[in-house]
Amino acid sequence: MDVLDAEFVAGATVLGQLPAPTFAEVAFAGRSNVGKSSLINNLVRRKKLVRTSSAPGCTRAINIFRVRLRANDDEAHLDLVDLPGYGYAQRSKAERKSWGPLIEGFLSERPGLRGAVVIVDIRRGVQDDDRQLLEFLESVGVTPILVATKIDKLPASKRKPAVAKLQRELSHRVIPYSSVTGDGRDALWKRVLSVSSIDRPDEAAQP
Ligand SMILES: Nc1nc2c(ncn2[C@@H]2O[C@H](COP(=O)(O)OP(=O)(O)OP(=O)(O)O)[C@@H](O)[C@H]2O)c(=O)[nH]1
Ligand SMILES: [Mg+2]
Repeated sequence: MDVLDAEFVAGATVLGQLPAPTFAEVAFAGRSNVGKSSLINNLVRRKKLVRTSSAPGCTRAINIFRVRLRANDDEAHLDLVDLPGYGYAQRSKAERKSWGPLIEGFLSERPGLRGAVVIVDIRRGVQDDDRQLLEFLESVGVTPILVATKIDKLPASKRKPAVAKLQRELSHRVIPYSSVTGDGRDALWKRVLSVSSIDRPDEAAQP
């Protein structure tokens, strides 16, 4: 699987401002500062496609990035959607109030949406608002893909037990990831392409 191109398509703080979906879309959601934007950059191997920051509350809009890729000798397009982070207390009240509806509105109403990558920090695990998001995704029938990021921040000996603990808590498969080293990239692409129905090597191989 190769990423041939990646470009910014559109950003909006109101759902109605977003362009209609063109290709399959996969959203990236998680607490503020967990590393959503960094993960998209790492996934597409572009350092600066998406703006990141050590200060929480960096992404304030819904931003769509279009990826052109080659998988199984076929070219395909996929839109990756960076969502604003939740759980960030420092935002203004008005901003916080508009956040939930914006994120939930996108996740429940976007016709092209195939799945949502839910990102948690391996050191913090699943927090209440992550659970709420997972319940919400289930209620609207969007497939979650769970990622535990920043694994480079844990000593190697503690990674496996931390991932196993998360997996037990969640009853979902968890993909360990590091946007610094690229660990987990192949596993995450596989899941992303699979929920997007782009990667079907078994079917493609059949006569
Ligand atoms: N060590 C390490 N740092 C990371 C990783 N991913 C993100 N970071 C750092 O975490 C901080 C936040 O990253 P962002 O990608 O901006 O996080 P975000 O979730 O998009 O944040 P908001 O847009 O504010 O919701 C930055 O300082 C990143 O460099 C990772 O896998 N490993
Ligand atoms: Mg961000």
